[in-house]
Amino acid sequence: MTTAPVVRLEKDGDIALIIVNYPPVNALGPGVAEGIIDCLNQANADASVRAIVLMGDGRSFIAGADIRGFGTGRKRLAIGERTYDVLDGSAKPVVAAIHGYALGGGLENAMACHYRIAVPSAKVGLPEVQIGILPGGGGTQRLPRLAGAQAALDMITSGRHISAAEALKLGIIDHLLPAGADLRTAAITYARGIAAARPLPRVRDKAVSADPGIFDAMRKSIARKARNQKAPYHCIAAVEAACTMPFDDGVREEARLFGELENSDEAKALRYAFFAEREVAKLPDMPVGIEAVDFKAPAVIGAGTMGGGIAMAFADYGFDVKILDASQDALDRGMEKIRSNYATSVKRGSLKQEEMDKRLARIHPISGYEDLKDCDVVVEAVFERMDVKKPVFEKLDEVLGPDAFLYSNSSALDLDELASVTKRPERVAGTHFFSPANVMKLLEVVRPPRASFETVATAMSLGRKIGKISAIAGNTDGFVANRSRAPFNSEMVILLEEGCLPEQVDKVMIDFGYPMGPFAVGDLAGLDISAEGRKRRAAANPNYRKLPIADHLVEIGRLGQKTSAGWYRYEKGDRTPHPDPEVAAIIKRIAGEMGVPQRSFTDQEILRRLLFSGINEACKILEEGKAYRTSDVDVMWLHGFGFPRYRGGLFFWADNIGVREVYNQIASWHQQYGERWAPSKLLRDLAESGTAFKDAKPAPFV
Ligand code: 3H9
Repeated sequence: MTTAPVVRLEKDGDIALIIVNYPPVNALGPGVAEGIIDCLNQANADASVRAIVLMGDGRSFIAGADIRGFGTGRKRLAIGERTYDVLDGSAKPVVAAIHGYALGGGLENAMACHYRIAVPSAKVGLPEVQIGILPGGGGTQRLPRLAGAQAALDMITSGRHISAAEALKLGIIDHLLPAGADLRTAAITYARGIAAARPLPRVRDKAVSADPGIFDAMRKSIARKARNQKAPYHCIAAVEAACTMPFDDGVREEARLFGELENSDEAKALRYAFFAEREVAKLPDMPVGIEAVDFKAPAVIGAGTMGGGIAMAFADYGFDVKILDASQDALDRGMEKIRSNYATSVKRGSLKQEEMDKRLARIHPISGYEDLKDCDVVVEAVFERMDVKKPVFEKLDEVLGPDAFLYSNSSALDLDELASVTKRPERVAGTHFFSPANVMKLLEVVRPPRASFETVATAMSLGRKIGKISAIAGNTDGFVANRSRAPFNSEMVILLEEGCLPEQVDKVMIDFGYPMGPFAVGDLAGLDISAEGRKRRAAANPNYRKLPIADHLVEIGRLGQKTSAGWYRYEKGDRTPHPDPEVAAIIKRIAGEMGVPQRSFTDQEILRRLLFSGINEACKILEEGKAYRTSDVDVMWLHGFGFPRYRGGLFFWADNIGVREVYNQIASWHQQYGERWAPSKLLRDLAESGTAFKDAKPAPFV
């Protein structure tokens, strides 16, 4: 069998086409750069060629350097010999013809060409910062020369993808092809049009300057988001070099800064997160040939906070969605809340009024179950109680067509029990959204034992279609995300009993990289919400570890931000948490009544108490076969709970500490605190065999 070359040269009369063919996205994998250079040399040597087109086969131009090659010591071409350095040295004009994605090294190659054209659906960007590095193929030097220093700073420090239309406006591309144009034909025509143009325009020759103040202003503006990270600051330094140094010196400075980042802890963690987010979509035991069903008519049952958010998520991604509640009154209130959520976005400037109107018009309130009969996918988001959900599922089963899928947004209930009230348990599964459902990226797809693979695959693709990262979980109380997080929620309050204060714990977690501390998050969500969950668990389990301090705050009406008092106190109309001496006194009094000795804690002890508790529980989940991979848990913590991405994820972070050290600490807390710290068997086995978490083999999924 012969394999297709990763780059090939074709000819159409006097135009040569260099075509990259490295599926699925034309990353610059082994041999691609060499192939481009080889084809470029051949085209220049061929007297019948007047101009050259660089393009990609399949779904993209070039998605960037091969991320799998970073940190491996893979040999790269030296500065001066790279595609980025030689394309614009071509004696014959080179046109980059862009479709799909031109990202990172892809856009850098395009900018090293003499001309750039694109189809309207193309996206371009320099997303390197998102994997902890900077554009190292001349991107930090060429983009400011094309788009101006400020626009380049914005794009490079955010890593955002921009549309072809915006790229045209910014001067990044020269020509936007009409919708529906055939790229190859249009590129050949364009290349003929510029074949005789001389001198050849080179981005490197363009002048660039900037008000020196913009760099420090940018450093200031990213300070909060970029804390503990190096890459965003190196990106700024490289753009600054573009504005203060000659081009070739700037390229060398860019390479120097790139070299400092490639093997940094943050780059390793972010690369891991990138691949974990792609791995999570795969079900290793899925039989070949099972496909997700392409649903057309979704509906949501329940117009409360979650139901409304889920309906918005559908509408935001272009789906018409029906929404039903038990009473007209509840439905009206739900629709009003949806309207006011959208209006807030319009007020903040993140949504245009016209777009809000379009989205709202896609959400269709309905008055009864009969209106659902044509729906093929229904997400139930009614009150979190089995006796409330069961009649809803019975009714849905009755009115919906036999092929429709029934998904529950339950965050903890037994979905097999719920499925058993229907005649289609194989078409029932969980789609657990995180609040606010239209914002949070994680969708936990819960697979009860009787759900078919088609049902699960459809739920996974549903998530993807509405902008979520879908991760699969087994049917266990709290599923994977909340169950692995629950011990953290208890431990943070137990720390108070032992002498910590909420503000101290929150500071440790913010310093670690969380956007907010867990106590402040509790105040935002409402302390009554978690109190409900504790009541349910205490009723089900006589050994449940009660949290008297948290319960007491709810009893005295300190419910969080909504009552201007919770773990913190709040000024009217302001969400800033202020440490409250009254809370400190309550903690001291209750701890005294409980007879818990008070002591001080180091930051590391606080951090580990919280995160190791999650690791131990997640190991139990894996050993029970309720999750596929440690990396799936990491994705859930990243996108469900705000775990700092540049630390990779819970298990990635723990692997850096070492599985043995994690186990030893947990075993010692088991001695000290009792059963809640009983180490998982999987954790013990890993520690004894010296196997990293990333290589853990969970039990087969059940
Ligand atoms: C760079 O360019 C550095 C330069 O400055 C030069 C320095 C000297 N490498 O996401 P998908 C795989 S840094 C390797 O599901 P989509 C991906 O793992 C790079 N593999 O598709 C998956 O594999 P599998 C800058 C890559 O349509 C498959 O392709 N560029 C790469 O949802 C499909 O991916 C970036 O950061 C890669 N670069 O989204 C862009 N890209 O099937 C990173 C993808 O085995 N890529 N794969 O799971 C993306 O953002 C998205 O993949 C993209 C397509 C938007 C392109």
